[in-house]
Amino acid sequence: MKNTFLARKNYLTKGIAPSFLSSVLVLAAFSCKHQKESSGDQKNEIDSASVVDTIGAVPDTVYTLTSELYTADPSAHVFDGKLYVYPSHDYESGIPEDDLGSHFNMEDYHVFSMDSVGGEVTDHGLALHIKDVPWAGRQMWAPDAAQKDDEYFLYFPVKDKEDVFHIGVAKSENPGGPFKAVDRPIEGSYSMDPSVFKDTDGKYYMYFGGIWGGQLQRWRNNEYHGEDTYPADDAPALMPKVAQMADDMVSFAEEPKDVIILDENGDPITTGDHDRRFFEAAWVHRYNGKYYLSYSTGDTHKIVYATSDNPYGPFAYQGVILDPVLGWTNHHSIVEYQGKWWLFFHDSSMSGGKTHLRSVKMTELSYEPDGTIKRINAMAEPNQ
Ligand code: FUB
Repeated sequence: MKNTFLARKNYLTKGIAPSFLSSVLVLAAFSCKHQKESSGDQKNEIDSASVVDTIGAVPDTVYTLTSELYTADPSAHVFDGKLYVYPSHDYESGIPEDDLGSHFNMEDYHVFSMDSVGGEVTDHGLALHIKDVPWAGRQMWAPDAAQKDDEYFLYFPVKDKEDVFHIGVAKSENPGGPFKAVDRPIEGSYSMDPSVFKDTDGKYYMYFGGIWGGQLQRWRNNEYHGEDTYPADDAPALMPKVAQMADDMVSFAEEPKDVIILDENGDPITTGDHDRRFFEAAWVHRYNGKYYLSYSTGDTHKIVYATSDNPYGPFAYQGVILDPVLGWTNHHSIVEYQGKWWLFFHDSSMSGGKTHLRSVKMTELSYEPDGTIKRINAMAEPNQ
């Protein structure tokens, strides 16, 4: 099926972040520290010192993927030497906002690609529409994709006709689609935000899950109980799930398992630790032989990460990758392309701050020599 966006070309919009804003933020923090010091309040002095420490660096350059559509939740991959982006396709459906994300009422996906960062971006047109997914009810949320041999797989969360999220698959011979949906969800899949990681040994793993609107709190031990129940604040938080993909790439090879995220004492991150506990948007990449699990903290609006020597974890919490952006949600992916690492994310700048109308951006991500990721603050991005 063709549509008007087929093979439409855009250019990545490049923005140079105003360095004065980072200076203002740092200066504000320093001036705050000075005032507290003169009051002799030691606790406040420590708090304000940590303010300086908690502001990421403003990137030199941020690219916007497209201004033709609202896009969000970018999953980026390199397939056949090109950089492909699989985002959600936001639009104004008029559904009122609520805590379960009903206003994210998306119905289809478009795929984008580019040959170089800063070059032309191709919108490959309609990749999949909800009406072509026989089991789907509503809300096509954050997708991902994988390549195996000559086939491409689009993984997408959507609610079924009983309003329960599961993860679907659609196939294509072309990474840009269009994709044809398999007629049932992945057996044993639930909740949302799938991301598929291909390890160096050729095994594929799907990470998934998200609380609140993502419904992870309605499941325990892979069974649906349908109630919104969370562990106590001092108990281990709900964790993302992982399952190895079967050879056919449309089913799991095993029952999903918890991906445990540990704090500095080796204890699981707890429900009450809103700054660090898993909310949604799990993504795994490998750097210098280590596995990096990154995810959104949701109501504290950060992208944080944890590392492990094993794709199943446990993962040890490390720190923040991306500070809050304009808009409620924060969702990202990380990919290496043409010798550099890139962070894809979204914000609501193009819509003037509307939570459900977002646009995908990308900026360079870098590591310290010890493997820690340099923290980014893209709030100062100029297209706001
Ligand atoms: O786009 C809908 C939902 O918002 C995604 O699935 C979440 O990750 C959040 O970005």
